Amino acid sequence: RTLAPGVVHVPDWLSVDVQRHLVGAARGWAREGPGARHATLPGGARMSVETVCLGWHWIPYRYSRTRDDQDGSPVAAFPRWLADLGAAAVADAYGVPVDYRPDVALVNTYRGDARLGMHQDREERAPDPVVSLSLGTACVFRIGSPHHRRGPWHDVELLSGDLVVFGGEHRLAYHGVPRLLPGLDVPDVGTAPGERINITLRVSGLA
Ligand code: MD3
Ligand code: FE
Repeated sequence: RTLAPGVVHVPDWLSVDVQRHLVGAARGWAREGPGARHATLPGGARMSVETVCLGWHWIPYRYSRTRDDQDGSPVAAFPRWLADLGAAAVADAYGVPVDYRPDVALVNTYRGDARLGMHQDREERAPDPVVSLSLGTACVFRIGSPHHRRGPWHDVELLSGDLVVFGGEHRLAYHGVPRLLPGLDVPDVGTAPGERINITLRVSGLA
């Protein structure tokens, strides 16, 4: 289960019922206000992944309280039940009681050829781990080191219901999603054929 120091993969951590609940919640969040969007990188490239944010609005490479690259509306609230799920995730993955209070969720939807290039998550100001919950179509997840974007890395398949906690010395590791694996079986959790939803929970460290 330990992929690297501080990185713990727990396959099939979410029950099918909780997966369905998360997919339903994600559909609701994506319909609120201006909805999910393909973020635009500073160079002008549009991300192929669609993102909706809770708690804080993420724009490459900063957070704000308002949806500054959309209509400027306030970002949706981060629900208490999702923070509790995150605390249970970290405690289970690390096997110790923890005080984990995430205040940001990024909900990424992948369809077709959507992918996520190798990057670090550096916008958070707190050292706490990131919790990743995978729903729907499987993918190849790639993780390297904090020092080298071009590898070496290793690839792991993430399936619906999997939990990964990224902390410790790999909190700043380069990582990405090179491709979906639409050929693998998926439990019926409410995602469309070929669709993957990933929810990451984070501690912003911002006031
Ligand atoms: C490793 N999302 O939203 S989750 C992201 O599946 C992101 O949508 C991917 O990378 C996805 O930024 C991967 C796993 C993940 C998230 C944060 C990490 C892995 C990480 C932070 C540090 C190291
Ligand atoms: Fe990331």
